[in-house]
Amino acid sequence: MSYPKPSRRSWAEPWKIKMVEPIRMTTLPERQKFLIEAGYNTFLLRSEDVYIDLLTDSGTSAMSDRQWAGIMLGDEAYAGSRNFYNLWEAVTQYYGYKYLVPTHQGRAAEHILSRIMIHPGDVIPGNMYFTTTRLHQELAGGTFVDVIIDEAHDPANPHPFKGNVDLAKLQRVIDRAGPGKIPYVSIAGTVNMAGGQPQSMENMCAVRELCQAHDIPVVLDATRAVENAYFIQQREPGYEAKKVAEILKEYCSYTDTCTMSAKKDTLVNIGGWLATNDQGLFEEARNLVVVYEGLHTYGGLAGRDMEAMARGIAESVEDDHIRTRIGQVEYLGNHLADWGIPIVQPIGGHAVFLDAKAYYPHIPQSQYPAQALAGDIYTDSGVRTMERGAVSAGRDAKTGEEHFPKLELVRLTIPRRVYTQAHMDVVAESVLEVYERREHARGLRMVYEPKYLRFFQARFERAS
Ligand code: P61
Repeated sequence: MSYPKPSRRSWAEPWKIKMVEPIRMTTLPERQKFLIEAGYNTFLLRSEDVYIDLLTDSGTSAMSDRQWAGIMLGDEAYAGSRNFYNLWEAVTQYYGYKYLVPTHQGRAAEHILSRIMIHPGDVIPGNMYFTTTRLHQELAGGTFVDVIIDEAHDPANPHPFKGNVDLAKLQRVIDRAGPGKIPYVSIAGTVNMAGGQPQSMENMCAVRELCQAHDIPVVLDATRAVENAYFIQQREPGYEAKKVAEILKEYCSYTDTCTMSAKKDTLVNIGGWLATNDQGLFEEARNLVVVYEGLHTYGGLAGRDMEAMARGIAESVEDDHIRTRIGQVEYLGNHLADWGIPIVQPIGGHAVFLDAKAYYPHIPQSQYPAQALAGDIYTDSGVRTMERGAVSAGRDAKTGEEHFPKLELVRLTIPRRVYTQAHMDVVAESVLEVYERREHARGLRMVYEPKYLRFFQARFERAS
C-alpha cells in the first residue's frame, strides 16, 4: 500500500499525555432516555452519561504538571497568601493592570463591577451581549445596547474581525444617552455569542479614542483575550512578527479595567479576577469583595487555585500553545465546512458553531431549533454541545417578550489540552450523520422556564 505525500508539514501539540481519565460510550436507547430525563437540555445531563463533552471550555481544561505542582505549594493562610501575590504579579506582567481583586469566577467580578459602576437608568454599550454580563448590568439597573458591526449577526459573513465595534453605532448611543449615562463601554475579546470572533487592534484603539474624547472608561471582558491576541497576530497587518504575549499586553493597554473568567484562557478549573488601573475603583472593589466572595487576598478561592492561575497565565500566552489550541478548533471546523455543513465563518477561537437555522430550516425559531439540534447530536453519539440561540437570549428585561436573535447556533466548544484529533473525527462524523437526517428533525416547546439565565435549567418536550 502506498500513501500520497503530504502537501505540507503537520503541527502537533506541544505536550504529551501523563494521566488519562476514562470516558464511557452509552447505547442509543440509553441516550434517548437520558435526554428525555434531562428535559432536552444538555446542561441537565449527567457528565458520566456523556462521551465527548463539548458543552463548554469553561473550567474543563487539562492543567499541566507545573500547575499541579503549584497546587502543592498552596499557601492557605486566610490573609496575605503568597499565591495571591504570585497571581497579582502574573496579571500585572501579562495583562498590564496595576491592581487585582481575585474572585471565584468571571460572573463574580461582573457582579462587583456592575454594583460599583452602574446606576439605575445607565446605558452600557458593548460588542454583543454575554448572558451573565448583561444580567449583572440589568440587575444593577442598567440597559445593555449592542454596538457590534452588522457582519457579526450574519453566520456566513467571512469578515476577519466580526467582534469589532461599529463606531458610528457607538457614537449614536453616546449622543442619544449622553456620556454621563454611560458608566463604561464593555468590550469582549473574542466575542463568545458571535461565534468566538475577534476584535482587531485597530478597532480597539479607535474605541479607546472615542471613549477618551467623552471621558468614558473602557472595560474589557478578558476571558478569551489571549485567543483574540492570536487572531490579531494571524490576521492584522503589522502584528505577524509579534508574540501573542506582546499583543495581549498592548490590547489590554487600551482599556482601564478588566473582568476575567480564568476558567477559559488561563487553563484552570476555577478562578477569576477584576483588574484595573483605577485606584478608586480598586478600593471599592476590594471592599465589596469581602461582602460577596471572601477576603481581598483570596476572593473565594483557595491559595492553590491562585497558584494554578498564576502558572496558567504564563502557559496560556505561549505561541505554541495557542496555535495548537486554535488549530484544533480549526481542524474540526474545516472538516464540517468541507462536507457542506453550515457553520459560522470564520471558525472561532474556542468553538465551532453550527448554524441551526440553516441546518434545520423547517423548524421555526419559536420551537428552538438549536436546542433541538444539540439534543439530536447527543442522542446520535453521546457528544454534548450547547444551545446559543433564542433559549440563551431569554426575555427582554422590560417588556418580558422573548428575544429571537439573528444567530441561532449550537456551540461545539473545545476544552484546552483535553481531546485528541481522533475525538474531533468522531464528533465531525456525528454532526454529519445528524445533518443527513435533518428533514426528520422536530422542534421543542419549553415546559419549565426559570427566571434568570433560563437556558441552564429550562426543560422542554417535543413540539407536536
Ligand atoms: C461558557 F452557557 N462562559 O462560555 P464564569 N464572560 C464570558 C464568558 O464566556 C463567561 C463569563 C463571562 C461560559 C460559562 C457559561 O450562558 C452561560 O466564570 C465571555 O462562567 O462566571 C463564561 O464567567 C462568565 C456558560 C456562562 C453559559 C454563561 O461556557
